[in-house]
Amino acid sequence: MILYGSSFSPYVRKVLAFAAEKSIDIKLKPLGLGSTDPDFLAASPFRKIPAFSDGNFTLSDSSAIVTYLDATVPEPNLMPEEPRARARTVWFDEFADTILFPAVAPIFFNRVVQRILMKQDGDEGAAQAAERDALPPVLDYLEGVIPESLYLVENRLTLADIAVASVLVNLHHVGLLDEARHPRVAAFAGQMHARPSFARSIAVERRALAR
Ligand SMILES: N[C@@H](CCC(=O)N[C@@H](CS)C(=O)NCC(=O)O)C(=O)O
Repeated sequence: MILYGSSFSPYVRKVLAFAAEKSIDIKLKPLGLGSTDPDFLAASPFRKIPAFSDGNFTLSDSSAIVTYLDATVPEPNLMPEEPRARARTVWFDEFADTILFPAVAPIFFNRVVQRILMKQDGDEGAAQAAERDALPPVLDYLEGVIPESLYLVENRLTLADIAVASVLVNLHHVGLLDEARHPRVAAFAGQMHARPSFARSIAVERRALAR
């Protein structure tokens, strides 16, 4: 199995962590946005990362890919069977992809991707606007729904935790996980990011950012 992309993308990191939790051997073929790698283009019709292949089967979209991985390797179960728990898991995956990610992306893109990785001027105004306006209500929501167990669904690890924690890595990279303002979010992120499934890619990313 091959995953095309960069672990700096929360969507790619989500798939890598999900695969690692299931001990699925998936090779990362590192590439960035705008890649013209023919295998990547064949697997990702809209040129988004991640893309995926398993032999001649290709797929893009992190949620589609983890659904395939979950069906292929059912244990340990990361997508609950009980109807409400399953639906809540899908909700948190969707929340991470379409609400949390857009709030974090302008900050991460301008301060890390542009400034540190591409050595260009980032749009600091856009980063500050997202930090001030878009991010706080989203983190306030998360602060209110993380249970004492620090697992979002069924008090055990599921895709919900992996998807949300994956976006929070980008917030961690920009130093915006504020323990005083959002203690539950910070504790949740700390617990999740310490798991080997995240710790490995975070360490690789930290080294790349320190270069
Ligand atoms: N829903 C997709 C989103 C993938 C996505 O938007 N990836 C970004 C990188 S973080 C991308 O490829 N952007 C390039 C583009 O939209 O053209 C998923 O879950 O994989």
